[in-house]
Amino acid sequence: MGVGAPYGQPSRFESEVMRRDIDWLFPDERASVNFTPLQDLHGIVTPNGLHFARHHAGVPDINPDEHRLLIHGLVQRPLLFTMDELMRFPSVSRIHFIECSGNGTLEWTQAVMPTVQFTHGMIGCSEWTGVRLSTLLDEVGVDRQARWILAESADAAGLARSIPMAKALDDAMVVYAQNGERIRPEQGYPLRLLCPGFEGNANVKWLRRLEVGTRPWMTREETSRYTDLMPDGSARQFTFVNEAKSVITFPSGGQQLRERGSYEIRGLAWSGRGKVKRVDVSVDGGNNWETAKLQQPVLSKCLTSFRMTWTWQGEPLLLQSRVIDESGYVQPTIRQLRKVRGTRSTYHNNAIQTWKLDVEGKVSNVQI
Ligand SMILES: Nc1nc2c(c(=O)[nH]1)N[C@H]1C(S)=C(S)[C@@H](COP(=O)(O)O)O[C@H]1N2
Ligand SMILES: [Mo]
Repeated sequence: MGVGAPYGQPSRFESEVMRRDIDWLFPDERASVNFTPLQDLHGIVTPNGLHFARHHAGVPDINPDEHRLLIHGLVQRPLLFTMDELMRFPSVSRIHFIECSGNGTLEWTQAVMPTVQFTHGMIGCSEWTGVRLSTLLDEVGVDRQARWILAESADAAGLARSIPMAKALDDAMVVYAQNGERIRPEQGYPLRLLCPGFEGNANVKWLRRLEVGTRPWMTREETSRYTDLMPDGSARQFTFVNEAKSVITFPSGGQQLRERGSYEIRGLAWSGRGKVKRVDVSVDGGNNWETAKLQQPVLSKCLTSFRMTWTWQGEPLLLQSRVIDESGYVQPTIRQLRKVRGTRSTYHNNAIQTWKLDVEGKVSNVQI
């Protein structure tokens, strides 16, 4: 690959920076998760080729010239849009994260996964470009009694989610570009729904149909899946918002400090409710906290980088970060979260992560 390669690639010395999967997670290879290598990334934007990918039924190969978006239901004028037509509407670009509500699912009862790639790597953050959903809804003319919208995909999963009308009219978008180029096939090429701050599953990829109605459709993804089984046996439904969460990416699980001395503790924080207000860092398992520096820009429903200079004197430590968002919400410990949620939850684990640094400088995943 020489100078002038038609599409550039990272240096060959960076070949270990890659998405990784867990081969025992799914019984069939059409269902998969490829995790973002958070330990190797810098800043808040995830490179397109490293954005985590969660597929329920593989990646369809869609010709954008043949793709259509239908908007119908409780509307004055049902319309069928081509990609060319969608791209003529006034566009907006926004930087937002997408986090799978299953991020951290294996960590509910004990520390399991060895690296931050697998404990927190079902998240990515991109500059998304597209059309506000409210713009398209104006075009079709939504009836007054409309309260929900069904978003349906064109992949073999036939994934469908009911989205509250308030979200559709607030900041939801129909996006066709990501970090300067058309979205990747893995991210829903040629068109995906973006519901900023809502659990990954609500961001329907390969979007082909929007139906306006009065009630949620109770699809598989909002009944049998993506509900939270509470300790009293009830299932909490429509837990859309990704609550505030943070994690230290350096030093993190699997890494090795070669010598004592000065380092920078680095990490990421985010909230589906808005902006990150503050991040605290502890090196003694949460007994003492110090406020970390936030890197600008701090954007709403977007990854925020934090850092703290720190000197390691060779002692064993327990490293943690804790985010507080602009709503005042404080990221809970895993013990606090389990008290409310029990241990049978699958989704929505936003607990504080603990990394243990031993006297040899080895970092591992622990729960305390
Ligand atoms: N059509 C379709 N949309 C989908 C999915 C899917 O499998 N098919 N996966 C969902 C889930 S569970 C998540 S977490 C996000 C992941 O988005 P990404 O693959 O772009 O990271 O897409 C969501 N949208
Ligand atoms: Mo997901």
